[in-house]
Amino acid sequence: MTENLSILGSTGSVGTQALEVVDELNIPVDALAANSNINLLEKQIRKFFPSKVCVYDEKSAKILKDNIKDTSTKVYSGMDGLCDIVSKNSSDTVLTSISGMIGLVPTLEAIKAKKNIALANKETLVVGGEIVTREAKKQGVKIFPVDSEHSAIFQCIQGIESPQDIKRLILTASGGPFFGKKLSELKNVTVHDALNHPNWTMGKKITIDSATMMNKGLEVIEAAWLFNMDPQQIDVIVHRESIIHSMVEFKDNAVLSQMGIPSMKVPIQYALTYPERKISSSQSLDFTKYNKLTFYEPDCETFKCLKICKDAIKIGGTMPTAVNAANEEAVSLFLNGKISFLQIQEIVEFIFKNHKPQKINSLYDILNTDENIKKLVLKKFNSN
Ligand code: MN3
Repeated sequence: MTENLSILGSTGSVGTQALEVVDELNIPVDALAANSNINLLEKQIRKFFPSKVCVYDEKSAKILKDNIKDTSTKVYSGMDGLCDIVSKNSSDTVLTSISGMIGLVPTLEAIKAKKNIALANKETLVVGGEIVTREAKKQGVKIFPVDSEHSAIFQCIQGIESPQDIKRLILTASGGPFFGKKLSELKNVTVHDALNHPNWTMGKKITIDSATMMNKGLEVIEAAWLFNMDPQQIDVIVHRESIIHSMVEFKDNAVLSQMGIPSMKVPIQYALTYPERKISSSQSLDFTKYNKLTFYEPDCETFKCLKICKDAIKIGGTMPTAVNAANEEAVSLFLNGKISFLQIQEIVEFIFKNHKPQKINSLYDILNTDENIKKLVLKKFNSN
């Protein structure tokens, strides 16, 4: 059970829900970090009294410093500030809920400072799985999944004595707003259409990733690292209702699932209270309201990113980093109206086909690949 928490990304979707959980469970907060939403961060400071905060954007950090002069909270900024506040805090657990691979370096810093990680930033494991899991082992810290699918699997495998008993993991996918659509129907979809997720309210990046199904691809890679599984043993099934959050099949063909109304509060809370369970303000599941649950094979012909991610983790090295970088840049171009929806997966596929993967020897190899791929995507696709 977490006794003191720090949150990276406290003004985002997971961050704000985590603070609700923290409030309900009376867990003290020592450090918070946000990108630039200083109005919300100020409210959080005045409610939770963290000793330090970091605002990634330097300009906003200066404004906030001035606005909270009357408090004892210290304001840091930039990547250095992020690393400072994750290593020098009195928390036993750091919740990493910043979006994108930018979460990698501060997560590693937190692990080196012997903090347990409540991981909501999947890109950290996608690009740095090898380094992050090795460092966590070395420092003797735990990584608790916050991603709902991974939390479900984590809950299903509690008490399993032998990892060999697990036959496969079955990640459920909602299918996103474009489930059942074919390529020709996706040509003209707008940012607004893509942001309209049927079951979950989330940040923009992950909502677009859900629409392209890249999110599920990233989650396969995340699951492979978190549960030390061969990617061949990780299957994806589309489950439109998002009631089953994922499943584990054992070698005797018994399947365990974790279910509930879609709410991030449950996985966030379990990551913080593990191995205990606490009463939650989330909604109870009324089975009679769901007279059927549906399951479909994912359409990998239309949504190419899922298969690309599966292939990328099999290839390994810098390939997952390259594919992730291509996607991060492509999603940002799409959100800014520079490219079409289908171009996101075309860019991811282009990088997958052209990147020459290298072995990862250090953090530098990851950061370098990320930077080069993003530059390449910008140069090649930002024209139209
Ligand atoms: Mn998820």
